[in-house]
Amino acid sequence: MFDALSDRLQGVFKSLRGEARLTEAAVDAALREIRLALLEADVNFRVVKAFVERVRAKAVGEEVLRSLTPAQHVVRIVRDEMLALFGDAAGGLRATARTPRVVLMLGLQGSGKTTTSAKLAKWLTAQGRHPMLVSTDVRRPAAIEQLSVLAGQVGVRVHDPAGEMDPVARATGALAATKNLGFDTLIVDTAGRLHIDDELMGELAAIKAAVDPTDQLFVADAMTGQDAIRSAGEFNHRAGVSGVVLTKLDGDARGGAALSVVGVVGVPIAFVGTGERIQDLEPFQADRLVSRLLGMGDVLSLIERAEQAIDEESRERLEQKTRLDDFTLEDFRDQLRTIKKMGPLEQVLGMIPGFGGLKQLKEQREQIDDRQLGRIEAIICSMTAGERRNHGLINGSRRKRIARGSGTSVEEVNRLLKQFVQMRKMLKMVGGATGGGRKGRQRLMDMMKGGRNF
Ligand SMILES: Nc1nc2c(ncn2[C@@H]2O[C@H](COP(=O)(O)OP(=O)(O)OP(=O)(O)O)[C@@H](O)[C@H]2O)c(=O)[nH]1
Ligand SMILES: [Mg+2]
Repeated sequence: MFDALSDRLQGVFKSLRGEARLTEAAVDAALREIRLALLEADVNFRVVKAFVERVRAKAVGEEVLRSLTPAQHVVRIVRDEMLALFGDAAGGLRATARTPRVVLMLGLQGSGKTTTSAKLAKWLTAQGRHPMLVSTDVRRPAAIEQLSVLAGQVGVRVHDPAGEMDPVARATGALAATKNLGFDTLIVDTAGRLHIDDELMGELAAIKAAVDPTDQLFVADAMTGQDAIRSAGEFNHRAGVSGVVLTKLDGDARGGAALSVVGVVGVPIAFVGTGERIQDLEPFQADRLVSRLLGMGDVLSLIERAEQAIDEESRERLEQKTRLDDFTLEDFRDQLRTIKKMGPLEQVLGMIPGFGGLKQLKEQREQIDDRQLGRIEAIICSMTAGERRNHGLINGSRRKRIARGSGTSVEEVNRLLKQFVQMRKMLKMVGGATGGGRKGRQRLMDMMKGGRNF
């Protein structure tokens, strides 16, 4: 269901990929697209507006991590802000010390309350809990029977005293049975209505007073988009809602509902329903949805690794140095170490979009494997501190010594020095006024990716 949105978002990131620097114009163009994509996906317009503003502020204000391209930088900000849209709460049910736990299911007609009640019972059973089910839907003739059938399918006990047609009495009786029989959770299914009306609210208030629920889950049909969100907000206002269950996410809803829940209703998404089968219920996981939306699971994990690997201090030091045109072999080595810390190089390269699929990949991988990085490091380590700071000192006899000390050859030492000099030149060119350390860094990555031999 999120396909259209995720296609659009991925298109935006693709268009940024060629940008060497994040200009305000590039950010503006990308944000316009993101805004449209979100509105088209039926995300609440206020949520979109606030979202876009936050991304803009960060995109132009933040320093780009050295190892990220501008496009990846924007992906990172969008990822962070999308996660923020879902709040901090983890999906599923909140921990509680209360026994039995009472879960009241709320929602409009046909939203999926009864199905979700049974799904939730199954999920709880898998968590080692012992739930009991009760229907308080005495309006629709087959409703009680429907829950019993579903309960039978999942092997969960249902409280159904024959002939009892008072919703409150059914709920009260079920709570007593739950306690007496040693069950730890009671799930109370309720009757749906076409609209929120006073009669419904009165009935819910009476049931609430009888069972004092731990959780009030509002079951919303994602296919009805913003309407579902509006009713969730109204329910929250009038009856209280502790979490939202978005059902029918497997359908062709545009998905905007999911991104609007926290912003509009003010409560987290607890579960999502992804199909008609009884096992199609999942605790909501914002990070999963976000990487699916951005369609860049790989880039996202690359970003995380880069964030972890980059040592703030050496980063700043390096930036200053490149500004001063004072990039030494030691800095060169530090950069290689950073790249190494990001994981096996092969894996890091495989994560870069468009790179993983290239035909030459195998060949390139061979040229820049970890072993080779190790040799480069060995060469630099075999130099004296003075040589590392001033490569001009490294004459023919010193080259021989370094080759011997590092177990490599003079040719390899020569190659490395040549490469280093080239990089210095490049850094000098892109450095200066723009403080282009990042760009230089990018070139380093590009050179290595290009597989030029040292
Ligand atoms: N595809 C899909 N269908 C679902 C999902 N959840 C529920 N349904 C279907 O939606 C329809 C209505 O579900 P119910 O559980 O009866 O909804 P309800 O809210 O209890 O309805 P009322 O009791 O009449 O208010 C059923 O056909 C379900 O199979 C879901 O996550 N995906
Ligand atoms: Mg029902």
